Formats: sequence, structure tokens, C-alpha cells
Amino acid sequence: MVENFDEWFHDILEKANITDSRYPIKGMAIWMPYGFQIRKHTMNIIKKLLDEDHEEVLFPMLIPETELAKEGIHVKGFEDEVYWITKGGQTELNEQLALRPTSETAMYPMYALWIRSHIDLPIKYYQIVNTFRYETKHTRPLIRVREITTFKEAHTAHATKEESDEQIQEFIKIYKEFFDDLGIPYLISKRPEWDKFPGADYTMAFDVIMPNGKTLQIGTIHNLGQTFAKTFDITFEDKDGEHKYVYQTCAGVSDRVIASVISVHGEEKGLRLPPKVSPNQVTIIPILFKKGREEVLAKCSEIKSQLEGKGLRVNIDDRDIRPGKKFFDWELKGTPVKLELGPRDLENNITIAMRRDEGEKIELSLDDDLADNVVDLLDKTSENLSATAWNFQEEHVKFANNLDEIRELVEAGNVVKFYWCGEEEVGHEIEEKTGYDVLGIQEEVSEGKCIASGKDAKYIALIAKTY
Ligand code: PR8
Repeated sequence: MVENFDEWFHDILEKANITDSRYPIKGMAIWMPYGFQIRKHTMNIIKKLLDEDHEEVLFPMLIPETELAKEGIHVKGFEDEVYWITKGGQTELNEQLALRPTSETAMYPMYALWIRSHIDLPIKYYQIVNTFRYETKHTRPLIRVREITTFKEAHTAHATKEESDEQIQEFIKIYKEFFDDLGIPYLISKRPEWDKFPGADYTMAFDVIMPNGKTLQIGTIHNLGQTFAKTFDITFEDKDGEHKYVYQTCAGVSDRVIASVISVHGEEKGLRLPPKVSPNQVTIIPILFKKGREEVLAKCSEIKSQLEGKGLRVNIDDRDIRPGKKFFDWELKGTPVKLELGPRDLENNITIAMRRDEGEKIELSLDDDLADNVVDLLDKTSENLSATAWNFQEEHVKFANNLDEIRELVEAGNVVKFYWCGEEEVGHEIEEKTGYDVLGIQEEVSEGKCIASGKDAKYIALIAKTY
């Protein structure tokens, strides 16, 4: 576990060639090649999960002011965060255009055109795009950016409320699978009224505990009810011939997912990437001397092909530098399994494997079983990274009986559960008195007393320091 997390995170992005934040606009950074690969493999997982039952689309980035302004609550929620385009060349535009902060108001006027009858429903579209938010809070690479480069947003429309609630459950299931694939633990909660998405009936959120105890929201799922349907007049003719408004949902993840992959599994010496998203799953490091050099390199290529035959991503680091430096580099970059091969290993028909998560050296023989044995090491790496991360979460969620205990536990790096009566003023009072944020409701209860009002508790809620 890293000591000074914020500093570690900042440094690792640069050292591991993930992003470069020196671009001369605050909150906007460059995806560097290694980071881009991690991002690509991560997004491929969520795409694959969504593609089973959703369709990918691509909308324009600009939204006319009249559309953005139509939904009152929504626009109020975003008014301080929108970037505007006011000119085309030298010409003032007749209507200013917003750089999408999210795409409800870009998509839903089109949904109104596309949806006519119940047979057009449900619509389940998603896109992966960049969105822009003029964040006023302290920006941080991947965590709070002004250009969200990896915004996966899904938008669905349904004939009934029941179907929209089922869709929320489907998104929860998809996000669980997604984060499970990444070995990222999560806390799921229903956001309090004051923190739901602008225009939503309710918001479900996934949060992860970062190494310093602060939580990061890594996914949100919103039931929009009929609010946007009424604003944008999205109606359909039902089986009974009646014209009705649709029910809608939307769900999003962002660059924060990649931030969490880096942070949750990382340690002082560098990244520990889950095999599913690591640019190289196996790095082969030849130990080269003048004598036997060609034979060792030839064997490395042979091993590479053998592993690629199993669908693995493999690289050979044959740079003309000391092997020690190569080990150091791949440790920093978090490649899950390293294979070392020198002339003596070749004579003995073995290679020395090392798992990044455990660091222990294992002798593998260079026979037909090699690829299976490597796959086995990768599977164990995935399981171990995930188990370690879930253990961390389990150890860092505590229960408090009063506000002082909340303070003590949060300051010690925990997320805290407490009984809450559910009243909004009481929620605000708890936030004000502690200085932390109520994440949301985890479960409904019929026992216990509210930690602040003393009234019968309705919920167990979560409170934490947040990003
Ligand atoms: C929606 N509409 O927009 P959401 N930097 C990085 N990640 C961010 C940032 C930022 N500045 N702001 C938000 N996120 C809905 C759902 C379409 C899709 C992350 O929802 O505003 C949030 O943590 O909740 C969240 O997980 C996701 O983007 C969606 O944003």
C-alpha cells in the first residue's frame, strides 16, 4: 500500500507513461501510449458487456443552447460547468453551442423523433465519447478532469416504470461484472436526494475506497423517470392505443475507472496491472551474453509465439541495457508476469517466471505445458489482486454509533456506516458537523436510532471523505 497516495498517483502517471498533464489547459491531459493501451483494454471489457444487450451510437459533440436549456433541473445542475462555443471563425453564432457535459439533451430530442410506437421500445443505446465539464473543484488527472476523454454513457427508454427499474438492475449487474473483471471492489449505494444526477428520480452509485481512505465515485446509474420524456416530448402509442411518455435511464463511467485500476492495485514500486487490461500480460527478458546470444533470442521468440497461440499479449524486452534496469521498468509498469531466460536456463530447458503481485521466482520448464502454466500464473494474479483489494475494502468499512466515532474512523482512513432517519436536514447536519460527505443509503432497516436526530432509523448509510 502506498504511503503518500496523491503524490504517488501523480508520479506514476508520468513514470509509467500513462498520461502527460503538461498540456497548457488545466484539467486536460494527453493519453500516452502505455496509458492508452490500458484504457483500450479496459473499455473493451465494458463494450463487450454492453454489446450483449445494447447498441453503440455516436452523437455530435455540440448541443444547441435551446435544447440544453429545456430541462430546468438538468441545466441548473450543469450551468456552472458548461463550455460554450460562441463564434464560428469571425462570425458570432446565432445560437451558442454547448460542448456536451453529458448527452441527455443531445440525444433525447432525437429519441422523440425515433420513438413512435411500443414496438420501437426499448431503446438501449450507448456511446463512448469525450465530454467537457468546467470543474471548479481542484482538478486531478483521470480523477477530476475538464475534458472527460473516456465517457461511456448509456441511455435507455422503456414503455413502463417496471422495465426502467429492471434496467437499473441490469446496469448494476453489468457494472459489477466490469469491476470484478478489473479486480476493483465497490460499495453500491443510493445517493441522497441532494446528490442525485440533475433531473433523475434516483441515482445508484459505485464508489471505491482509494488507498488514502477517500472514496472515488467510479460509476453511476440514474433512473430518470419521465422528467426528460415530458421535457422533450418523447411519447409512444401503447398497445391500448393511448399515447404515453417513456421511462428513461442512463448510466455512466469515466476515466476514473482507469484511475482506480492504477490506484487500487498499485504499490510503492509501481503498478500491478490486472492481466485483463495490462498492455503486456507477459514480458520476456532475455539475459544476454556474447556467447549464446542468438540462441537465447531465438528461444525467446519461440516462447512468445507459443504464448500468443494462447491469445496472450507478450513482449520481448531486448533493449541493449542491463537486465536489472529492465526488471525495474516492468515492475514500475506492472506487467503481471515476467519470464527471464539466459544461456544457462536454456541449457537446463527452463525459464524463471515472476508474478508481479507476489514477486516470488518460479521455475517453469520449457516444454509444451509452458503456455498453460503461464496462463495459470496470470489467473492466480487476477484472483490475488482482486482478493487483496476486497480485503482492503472489508478492513476499511466500519460502523459508528455517534458523530465522534465517525470522525475518528474516517480520519483513520475508513468509510463509515451509520444509522440514519433519512431526513434531508439531518443528513446535511451530519455532513456539516463532520465535514464529510454522505455517500448514500446502503440498506433499509427496521431497527436502530438515527445517529444525529435520535429518531427511528430508516437506513444504514455510508459517510466518507470523497474525491
Ligand atoms: C451522467 N449521463 O452524466 P454522472 N472527471 C472524471 N470523471 C467524472 C467527472 C470528471 N470531471 N465528472 C463525472 N465523472 C449521466 C450518466 C450520462 C451517463 C464520472 O452521470 O454525472 C462520475 O464519477 O454521474 C460518474 O461515474 C460518470 O462520470 C458519469 O457522470
